Amino acid sequence: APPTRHIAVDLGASSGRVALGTFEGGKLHVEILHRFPNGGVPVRGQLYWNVLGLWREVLHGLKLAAQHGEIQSIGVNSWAVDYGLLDAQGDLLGAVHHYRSPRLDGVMQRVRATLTDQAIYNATGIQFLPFNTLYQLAAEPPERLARADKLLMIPDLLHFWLCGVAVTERTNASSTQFFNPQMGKWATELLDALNIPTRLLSDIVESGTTLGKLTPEVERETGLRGVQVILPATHDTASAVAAVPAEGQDWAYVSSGTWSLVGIETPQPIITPRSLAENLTNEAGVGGTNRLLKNVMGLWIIQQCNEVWKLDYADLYKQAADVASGSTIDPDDARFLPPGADMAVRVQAYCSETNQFVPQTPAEITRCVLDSLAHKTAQILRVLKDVSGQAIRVVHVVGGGSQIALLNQLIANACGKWVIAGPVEATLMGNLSVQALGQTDLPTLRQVVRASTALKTFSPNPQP
Ligand code: LFR
Repeated sequence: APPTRHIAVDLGASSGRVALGTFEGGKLHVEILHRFPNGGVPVRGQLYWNVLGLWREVLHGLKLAAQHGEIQSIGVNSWAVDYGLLDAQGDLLGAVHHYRSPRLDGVMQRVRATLTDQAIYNATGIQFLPFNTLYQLAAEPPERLARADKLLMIPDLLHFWLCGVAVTERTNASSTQFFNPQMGKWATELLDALNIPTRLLSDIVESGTTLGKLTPEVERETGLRGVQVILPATHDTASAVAAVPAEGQDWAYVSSGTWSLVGIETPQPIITPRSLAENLTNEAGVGGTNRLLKNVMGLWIIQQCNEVWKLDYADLYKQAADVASGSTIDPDDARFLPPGADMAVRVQAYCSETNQFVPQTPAEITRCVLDSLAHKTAQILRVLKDVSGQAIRVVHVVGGGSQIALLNQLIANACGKWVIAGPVEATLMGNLSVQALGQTDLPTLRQVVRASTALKTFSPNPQP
């Protein structure tokens, strides 16, 4: 088959990328054309995303892509749960809220008290996290919802701007906590009970679907011609897991970045009293798979510390490898969720409250966080094995965090399992592969990723 070429846009909480993927001879070559920073914008006590700025960066990336010859398709993925509201004219209605915004303080507790955990979990199978779209909508002033005509998740919003078609792709729909994975449709009864208008919702569509051509305006702006928008798995974690270079069944993944998503793939959602008690999530994956996983706070804590330290990450991780393990925190303690220049102080306070050694230097604090992430990973793998009955032999670490050799080794040690690290650009590779191959055949897709990536292996060292 002749080579095909596709554009993937991957928007992460701390950075975005526009990449060109070329498929040829069963291999995928990824070239990153444009990288740009992303992050929350604080305004009057709340936190927002600068989606218009992101859109401008995307257009810039597309202009660069247009210089690379004929391109078949484009698809966008991003972090989950956040959305834009549109009015009846299709105009963006106000700013886009950030999932770490203080507007959500106390909202989940209120909704859980009203609806009950059983009702929410049995309908959705989603982990209770204070920023799920369900709670974000419950935090919206009713007047704003009344003025809104449509809710679009971030990647769906960008697809709408690219080609004028407004739909909701399934993997990201599942992150809202008002999608029923067993019925394959919106859990509208949850929204009804909270007086949230369900007319805001649009049709749920599978990844791999062709939405339509770029609008004439986008073609003019970018110089691209004849490019189709094809839905990838728009939830970044779903794209990353699609690109886990695994074979067989007995593996777990860690999608390692701002968040650390620790999970396994199961054929069906697992929604039981035990999975509720363990607060496990069941998110939709590519090809009708289920991702049984848990959110772990991830590198976010170190990223926030380093906003103050401003150290080179490679140096920081090298130094962290040279200090001894000391204390561990629970990275998922609620105090670590909001941004803040005092993140290092929060880590120290946790250690001191739990009568542990209080890390002082950036290297010590970083080591404490990495040790804690590794321990949490091991703990979650034990739960996943128990709940699913699936054996776990190897752990695949993918995403930006898979470059941190120290973290990979700590995970191998804590889990007592082999770690296979890479690809770093799993999300882009998953996005591009679904555009090129469709989503039906995950083993083939993973074969392409394996053929296209150099992987590193870490063997577990006995704990001292
Ligand atoms: C990772 C991720 C997680 C989601 C979190 C918030 O980038 O998409 O899967 O829980 O961001 O949206």
